Amino acid sequence: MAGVPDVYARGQGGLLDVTLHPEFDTNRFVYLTYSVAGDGGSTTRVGRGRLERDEGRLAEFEPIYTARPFVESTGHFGSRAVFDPEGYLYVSVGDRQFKNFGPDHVAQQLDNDLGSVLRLADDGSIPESNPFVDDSDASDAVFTYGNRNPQGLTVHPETGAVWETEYGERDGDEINVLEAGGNYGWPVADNSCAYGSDDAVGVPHEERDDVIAPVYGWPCGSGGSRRAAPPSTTGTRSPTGRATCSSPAPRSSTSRTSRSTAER
Ligand SMILES: [Ca+2]
Repeated sequence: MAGVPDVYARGQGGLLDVTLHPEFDTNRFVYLTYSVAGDGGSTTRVGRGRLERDEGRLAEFEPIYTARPFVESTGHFGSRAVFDPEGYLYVSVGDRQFKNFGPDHVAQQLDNDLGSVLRLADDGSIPESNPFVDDSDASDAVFTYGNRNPQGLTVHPETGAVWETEYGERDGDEINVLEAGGNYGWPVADNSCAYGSDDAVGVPHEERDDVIAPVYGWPCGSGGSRRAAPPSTTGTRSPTGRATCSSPAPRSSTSRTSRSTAER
């Protein structure tokens, strides 16, 4: 299709997501998230154009928001884009594989867009109601932070809440319900182990009262979301409301062994 932007197709990067404006039937706006190269490395960008179907092109395509900063990495770009029922656009951005697992990690710092879910108006501007617009040290686009590599976003059909999925390091995959300004823990509170080890990346979410625990997670040792059975068949909910999961039985098939251990 003509009119689609050039993308940084390297590693986990490339053309990442496509979504339609809630009023697409009348305005024909198509949104793309994609990775781009630039000064300092690469990052995740969202842009929009108008679909001219008969001509087979996206017309007037323009970037509307670029996650900052550009960094030297080819991984963890995110990205998904969804509109909520109020017409706000959510865009997920990964942590770009920074490995300094402490409070200085980009996902725990609010002065950047990495390791976050961003919330934008449909033209890419910042909604006045965003949680950190009054914090001069924070990126105004950030809606949630402490997200490792969020590659899933969807809107609950009844509640309108935005649900997010993110990959952990070794296991530690999560399903989260997003709340404005929420810190989802990565990497200071987390249920992953570091790749190639049994060493926890962070403390359990429950040990900190300033982070939001996943509604469902696959803790270290569970085999992660790719190997586990669906949550509905293994999940249990504790009296505190936190969902937990039991370790799934090992698969007899080895067909996914190589992928389940790949970094993602
Ligand atoms: Ca988390």
